[in-house]
Amino acid sequence: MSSPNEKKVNSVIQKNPTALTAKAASEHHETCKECKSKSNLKLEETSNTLVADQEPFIDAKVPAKEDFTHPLDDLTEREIKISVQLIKAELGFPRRIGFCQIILNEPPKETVLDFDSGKIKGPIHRESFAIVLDHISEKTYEVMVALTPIGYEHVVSSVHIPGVQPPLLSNEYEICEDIVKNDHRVMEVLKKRGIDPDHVMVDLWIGFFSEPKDRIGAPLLFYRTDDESNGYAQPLDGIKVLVDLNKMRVLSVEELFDVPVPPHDIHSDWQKIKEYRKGLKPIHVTQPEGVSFEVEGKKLSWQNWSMRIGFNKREGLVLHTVSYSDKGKERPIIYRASIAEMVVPYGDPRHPNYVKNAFDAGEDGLGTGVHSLELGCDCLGAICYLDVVMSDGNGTPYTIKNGICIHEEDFGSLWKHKEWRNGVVGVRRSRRLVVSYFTTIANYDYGLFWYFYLDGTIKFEAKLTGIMSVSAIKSGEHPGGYGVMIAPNLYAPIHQHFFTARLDMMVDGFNNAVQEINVKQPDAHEPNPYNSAFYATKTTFHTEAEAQRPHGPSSTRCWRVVNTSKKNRNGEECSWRIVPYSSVLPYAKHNSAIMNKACHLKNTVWVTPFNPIERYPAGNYTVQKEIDDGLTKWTKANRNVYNTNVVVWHNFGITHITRTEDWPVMPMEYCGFYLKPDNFFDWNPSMDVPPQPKETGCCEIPLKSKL
Ligand SMILES: [Cu+2]
Repeated sequence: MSSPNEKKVNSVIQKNPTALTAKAASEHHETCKECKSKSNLKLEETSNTLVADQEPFIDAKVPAKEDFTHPLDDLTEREIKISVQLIKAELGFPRRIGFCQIILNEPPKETVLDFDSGKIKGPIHRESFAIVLDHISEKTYEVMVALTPIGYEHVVSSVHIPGVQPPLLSNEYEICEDIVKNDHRVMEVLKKRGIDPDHVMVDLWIGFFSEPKDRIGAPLLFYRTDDESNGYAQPLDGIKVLVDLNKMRVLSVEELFDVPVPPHDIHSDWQKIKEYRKGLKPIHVTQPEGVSFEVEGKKLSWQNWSMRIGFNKREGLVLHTVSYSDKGKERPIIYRASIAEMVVPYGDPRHPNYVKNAFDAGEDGLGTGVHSLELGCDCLGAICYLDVVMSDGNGTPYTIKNGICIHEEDFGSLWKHKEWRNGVVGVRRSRRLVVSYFTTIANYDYGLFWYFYLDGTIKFEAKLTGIMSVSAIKSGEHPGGYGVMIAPNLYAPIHQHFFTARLDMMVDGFNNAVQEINVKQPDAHEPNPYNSAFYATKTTFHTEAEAQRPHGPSSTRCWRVVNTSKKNRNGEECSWRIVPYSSVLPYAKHNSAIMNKACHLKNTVWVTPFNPIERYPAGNYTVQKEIDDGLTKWTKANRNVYNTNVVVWHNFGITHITRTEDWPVMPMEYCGFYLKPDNFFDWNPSMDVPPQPKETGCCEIPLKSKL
């Protein structure tokens, strides 16, 4: 991807190669005849099976009702519509094009910070960034559209990106199913196995079957007894189908082995379970005086914390300008935080498991399947929801109501001490602010939660649930260590889930360094009079090569992002500590196909100097990816990472050794990491939390008398 903010254009079509400031843009558009003529473009009919029906042309001169209020506000539906219309009309693309992504081209940090500090008060220059797939020429384009001033929107640049495949289009799932179910070779295999094609469901997967010049899908087939049965429980295994998604045809069908369809199992049909356990009394969470947080536009404030909330198709939830007000002084911590990739490699070498290896962010988009959350079911208590604006494969915008949930949770005790000499007890309740969303990616579901605590702790937690991707097995056989039997003729293969957090840090400013902490015993030449000594070592990274580090649970390894010019009252350098609690490394060998694609998983932590075009750890295009890209490529330059604007990339996840109890719908499994203030404050910042009033509606339950 050539940008977010990059204006260097290797342009096929290049209209405005120069980045414009808001003022300059305004002046330019006022006088530019070309811009004025564009504002009245009449669009040609471009719809066909892949392109949405012609939308009525939006009179761009009509002021937007849903105008943005901040440079980082996500695109509005109106801005997406205008972008799509301009791209379709102006670039002369053929009839079959798909919009893989249309997001805000985030403005430079300086613009955002100047806006926040009040230095910029005038109009904000807005741009959208789209990834467009031309199915006919099989080319991928990155297109930038200027959205301001309103009425003078126009395409700024369009760049052909050779040798890549863009992320999946949401409608390619349906197209793939149609193609597969209309292929006579697939039908023959189904007929041979006695499968009624009307009961077959198809999930599109991407593997590594060809060079990036082809857009190849490797769909998996399932049998579904009826609309409420669990289709994932009846995989039609042993059938290898390859589909060309651009040419819309099945390339090949191979029956690798014949394995019976697992029998329909009532215990797998989670939708049909209607007999519920008894005895669960209601728990009501009430906040009679209202909530303690404020949401103004997309700005969220709570108990000294403040941040901006964003959302996009690839990364899902994005947090910007996270800061903490310390004794009235606003202290920045993170400029931008997101989950930039999610990869699931499978350990089972049997087809199709060895090729599954999903890139849930780079292929599907973590935000694509965002849920519309419901009060009481998803979220308990006093909830503030934010809607999410998305766009489909045709570029048609839509709004997911209640996509992001914001609320407070009681979290037990914050701190406590009993002065045993006089009996005085000090205790404070902990609570946390939760910013979260849920997303579905085919069979799996993920909750992605950011937590903020009163003591300055930040926690990210991924909650893994949904339906495991499982395989059929013949009667009398067992997958051994590669899986566990979960139902008759059905096993769940072992796999791993890897998340990558991209943390663009800003600890008391942009000049930061990163250190690694390891706890060790003294060396032989060091004093250790009682053989009991241990201490923490601190290693400062100066280059990208030094900062490629695996996890180290045996030395309590953690990392800290330091502002070397800021010290607390005790003379300690102010920093923010990254504390892993579920780090895993991949078991796949480094020369495997999956590790060729997911080479960013070779380390637990990477540090790079900030570069706006370095957004995704495995590279911008992961579909059919075969080249060295992303972190492994960028860090070959071995750039300086000391006292500069650093980005920390942290890989974490779980090795999912599957269990019977994970079936049919998996109870939440958790993984994540903490960010904790590390000498950032002068003392425990939560000492000023007031005691909880006694009259909180709590009551004591009398014990039952003895029988
Ligand atoms: Cu799993």
